[in-house]
Amino acid sequence: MASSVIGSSKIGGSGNCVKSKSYSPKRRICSVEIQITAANLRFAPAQIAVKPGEMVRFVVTNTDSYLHNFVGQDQEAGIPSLNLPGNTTQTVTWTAPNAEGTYPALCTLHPGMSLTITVKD
Ligand SMILES: [Cu+2]
Repeated sequence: MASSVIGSSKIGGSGNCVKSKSYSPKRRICSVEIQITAANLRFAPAQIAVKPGEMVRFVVTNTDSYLHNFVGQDQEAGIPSLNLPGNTTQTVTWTAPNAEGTYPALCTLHPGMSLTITVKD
């Protein structure tokens, strides 16, 4: 998939942090792409760490043949939900909250299928 550009930051790669000159001069804008695999009723990795305010692009691949989903547990964190039909890859973008904390996400269809997103500077 071609990468898109938001402001002057780059989407893709891992841990791009750029200082925007025209868009938001005083704010460091970071973006990161995180690959997640749903396989055998588990998310891998099960632990993810991002920076406060970071733009995160989740690329979630379901290698199982059946449906999973990806649902954030903390409404305030605003993690978008995804439906993941079998053998598909879905992408969603999320801006991490500015507050440090731990934000669980899970597949509501399969108990124990969860991952933890830690926001920490
Ligand atoms: Cu599932």
